[in-house]
Amino acid sequence: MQKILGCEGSFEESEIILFGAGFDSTTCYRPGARFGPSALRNESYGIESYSPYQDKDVLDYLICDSGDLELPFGDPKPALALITKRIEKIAENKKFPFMIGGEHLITLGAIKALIKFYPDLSIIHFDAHADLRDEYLGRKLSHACVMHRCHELVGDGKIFQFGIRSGEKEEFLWGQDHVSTRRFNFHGLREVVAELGDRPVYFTLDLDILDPSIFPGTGTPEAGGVSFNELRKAISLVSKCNLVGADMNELSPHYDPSGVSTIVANKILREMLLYFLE
Ligand SMILES: [Mn+2]
Repeated sequence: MQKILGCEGSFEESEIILFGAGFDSTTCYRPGARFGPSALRNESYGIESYSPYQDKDVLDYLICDSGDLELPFGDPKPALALITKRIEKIAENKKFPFMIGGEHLITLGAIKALIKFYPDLSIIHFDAHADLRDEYLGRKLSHACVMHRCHELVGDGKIFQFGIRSGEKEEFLWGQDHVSTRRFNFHGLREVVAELGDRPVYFTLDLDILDPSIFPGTGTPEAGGVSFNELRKAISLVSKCNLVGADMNELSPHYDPSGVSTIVANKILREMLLYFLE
């Protein structure tokens, strides 16, 4: 198997353990995020391992790409159970789980695992969408509901959303009492990071926070998004937190015939890994 971004470290010797979770069965608009992990892997040879932003090189670190989970399609429950099991194994070994989606529902599997290790867990959530619906088309397990499901595990005041520019009014109203939602951009992120201090934080990045002009390869694109550099700087701020796990999701490569979305996602991944390894 080709390793993503040349991450050839073994499980034992690496601090960060990458794995793919190519699940997209609850995607409500355009499916295809199941191809995200393989596209990132296949195209990562075209990305420099050196980051001029950080003057660091991925190849100077031991990072393990442990491959993709084989997830059953159609039924989210067994898929989430397999994700939870994988994250538990990584956390038990005191390593950092980094999951690559797949659609956003996969985050629920990660939180189910990590809440056992970190009962005080907070979540920083970058996304175009609030994902706060209680149910969508009668389904509780949908990527449109993932943050509502995560809230049931972490509780009030633990989820910090940024970049949100889409959702139904009820989601925003419900959110006012339960989560912190910053619309459109990253205003207030610095204060949130300071407030979180040493507390354990999970970081979930839905790539559709980016503007579709640079990232059209996603299932539910939303105009009015952030730029690559705004996102990169925000990730650098998030990396100051006591992060205990992360994911990057919703790359759906086939919607971008130019291939640029996959390249953008790989570059974001490189920057994330290097910021986390500070
Ligand atoms: Mn989204």
